[in-house]
Amino acid sequence: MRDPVLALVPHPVRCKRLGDAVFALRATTRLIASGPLFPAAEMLAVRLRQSTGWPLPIAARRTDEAGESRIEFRQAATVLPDPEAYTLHVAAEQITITASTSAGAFYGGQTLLQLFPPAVFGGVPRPELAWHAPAIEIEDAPRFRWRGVMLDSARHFQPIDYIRKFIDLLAQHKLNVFHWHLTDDQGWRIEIKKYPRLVEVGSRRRETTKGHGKYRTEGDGLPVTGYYAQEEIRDLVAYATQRHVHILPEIEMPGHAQAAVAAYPKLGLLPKAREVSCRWGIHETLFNVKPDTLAFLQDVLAEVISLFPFDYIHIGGDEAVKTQWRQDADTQASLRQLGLRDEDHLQSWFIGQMAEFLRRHGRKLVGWDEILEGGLASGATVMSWRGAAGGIAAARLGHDAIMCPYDAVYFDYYQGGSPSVEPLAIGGDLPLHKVHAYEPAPAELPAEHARHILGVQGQLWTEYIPTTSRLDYMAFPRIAALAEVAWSPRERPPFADFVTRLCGHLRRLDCQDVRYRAPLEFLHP
Ligand code: TNX
Repeated sequence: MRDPVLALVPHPVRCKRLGDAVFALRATTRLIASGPLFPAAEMLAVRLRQSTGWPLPIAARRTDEAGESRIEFRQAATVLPDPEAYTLHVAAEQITITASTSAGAFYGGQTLLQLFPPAVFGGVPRPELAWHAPAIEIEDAPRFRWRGVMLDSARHFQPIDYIRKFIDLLAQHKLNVFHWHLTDDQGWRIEIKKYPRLVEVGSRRRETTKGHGKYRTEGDGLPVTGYYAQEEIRDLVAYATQRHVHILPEIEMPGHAQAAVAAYPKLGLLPKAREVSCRWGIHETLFNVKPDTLAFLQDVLAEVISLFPFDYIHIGGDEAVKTQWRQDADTQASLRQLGLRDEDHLQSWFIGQMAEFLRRHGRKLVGWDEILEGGLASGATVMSWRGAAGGIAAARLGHDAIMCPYDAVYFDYYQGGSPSVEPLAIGGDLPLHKVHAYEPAPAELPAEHARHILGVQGQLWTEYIPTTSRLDYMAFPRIAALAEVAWSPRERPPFADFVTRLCGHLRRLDCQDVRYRAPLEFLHP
């Protein structure tokens, strides 16, 4: 087996061992950093202190004493071509991380952590270990600027501490967008001060389907509740920002609206609203298109904007079956009044209203690829989930797109062996090698359009992921493969090389109690 100290995941752009020398971290080692690079030094120091118990102070300047053991962050003399780029140089007495921005310095620090023993992720002092990093020279920069994972906290709720840990794990994998799916038919999970019933009513469902919803309709009788208070969200955003992770909140409309309509029936189309759903699958409940409903949703978005500083806000837009709009006389009257051809165009008009609202507040709209139907709102970014076609169409129209296709990056799908020996999942078949082999840049797009493909994102829908340990199992190590697709150059090392590095990488996850699925079929073929 290859030297486990070189288990770098994702693989960097260039990496060269410099003989057999090592840097030995000592109780007297100091970090050197100042200005914009200081926070990255602090993030690194916190982990090193936790795992060694040593003081490891940060000073603004080096002393030039002979034999001083130091980790120095240096501002790049010329601005590096990519703002997230860094170089990392490890020699016997000194480690140097060079970057133009705090993000680059942070990623240099993440790579350095992977050169130390995996216990560096353990969070408990192990001063007896040999805290060595091999002498090495690394040059690195991301391939894509959008490197995301979506987590569905609506179908099942995860405690905020878990979300924090999850964000930390994303940052370790050099992923930088946490897409947070906060509302759906089965639950509304974000506190909105102006409309308290959204969580009072919308965050509770009576029960959940037992087994797979496709074959059974019996409920388990166990209530599911939980929501994120605005205070918690503010803290989480600060935590993510320190780790260079942007949080993209998603508020679903006009479909996947049943929990919201259960809380405020006047937002819907039926005389008597349905309860927060206890079943999976596509629902007919939509928001109506009345001015009061649009104003309600914009009030919600205003609070969301005040909580999340990211440039983008996601408004869903997927799987809105139009039955209720078609059958409702008021909706049909609005459709005619607006001079629209059909319900698809009405959805497009609806999304356009939200895009305009977000634009006025300095934000950009993101939606699932159904927002292409009936015409794409100006400036909208598309998440292409039903294959690559939506992303390709958006890019050709001069819109940005993120590749999220279900056949390559849906981590709620089965991941190996036979479904009969795996824990219950929604379906599909997405083994690790398929994630690793995914190529997000569509071959058919010429460069002028290809630049609109911002990146790639994995999805964790949680209908069949009721616990956080199951979430770990579905997410890892597929997230490690995604990281390699999103960060490493197109000509990345082959899958067999990834698997070898993964052996060392899994020890890091062990140190953090991540309950991943051991990819035994690849480790011991
Ligand atoms: C489709 S992907 C959905 C979700 C489901 C998921 C299950 C998308 C935009 N919508 O509502 O949870 O499939 O894989």
